[in-house]
Amino acid sequence: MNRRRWLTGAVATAATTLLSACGQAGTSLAEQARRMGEGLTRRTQRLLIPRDALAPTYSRAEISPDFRANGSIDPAAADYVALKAGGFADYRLVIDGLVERPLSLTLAELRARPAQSQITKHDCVEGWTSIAEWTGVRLEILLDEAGLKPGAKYIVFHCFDALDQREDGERYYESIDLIDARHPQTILAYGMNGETLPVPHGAPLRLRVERQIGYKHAKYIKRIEVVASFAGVGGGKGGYWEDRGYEWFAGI
Ligand SMILES: Nc1nc2c(c(=O)[nH]1)N[C@H]1C(S)=C(S)[C@@H](COP(=O)(O)O)O[C@H]1N2
Ligand SMILES: [Mo]
Repeated sequence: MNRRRWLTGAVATAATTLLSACGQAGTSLAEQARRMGEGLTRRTQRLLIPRDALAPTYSRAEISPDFRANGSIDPAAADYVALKAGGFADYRLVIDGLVERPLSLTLAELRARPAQSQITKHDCVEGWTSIAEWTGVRLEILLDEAGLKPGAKYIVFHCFDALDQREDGERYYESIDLIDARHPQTILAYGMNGETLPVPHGAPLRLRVERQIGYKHAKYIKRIEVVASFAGVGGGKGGYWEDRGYEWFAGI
């Protein structure tokens, strides 16, 4: 087999494992293969870009008028529904695990910390992109407040939503390493396009990790856990979609 045929075959095989990417069914195998091809280009590209480089930013005029909401858009879990009913007044972001000082912060407390805004492009593995302005607090600020213990290696984001909307369904989660966690554009966003973060986009708090692809950007964050290894979390692959075949490192 020549290299091109081998590549096409490999891409098609990989694509079949990715049917219903990001929870959207019905995409043709050819389309899935095309996207996997894009993924190969991206992987080559990212080998050449330093991890701490900034993601491109855009002007207000470039903000997408209709930023798509994807994956969970209105979690049905009872704890989330109760918090939402109260306007998230009782919401607490918990940061625990391998930290010296576990934190439990209200939204007001998060807003009282230095705020950062950035206009960036979101890039979903399904092949669409949208631009928005995100406002929040740098993750690094909170990690430094909590104080990482020796051995801390990954940051795990536990979310409120289960994609099947069942109370006992597996809840979304994601994880990143300390390079992405400390990246200057990595924020916990509570604002989008100058407004309070809307429910479809992850209210009350979501991750923006701008050098990574869409599924890494955990929405509906309930708890942040600092770990030495994510082998014992969920299915052990570091994220809801990673447990279903996606790559853990999805740098762009
Ligand atoms: N908690 C949670 N986070 C999530 C998802 C999800 O279903 N649940 N979907 C992911 C995917 S695949 C994408 S592309 C983005 C979509 O973010 P958006 O709804 O703001 O477009 O959120 C990511 N984070
Ligand atoms: Mo996505």
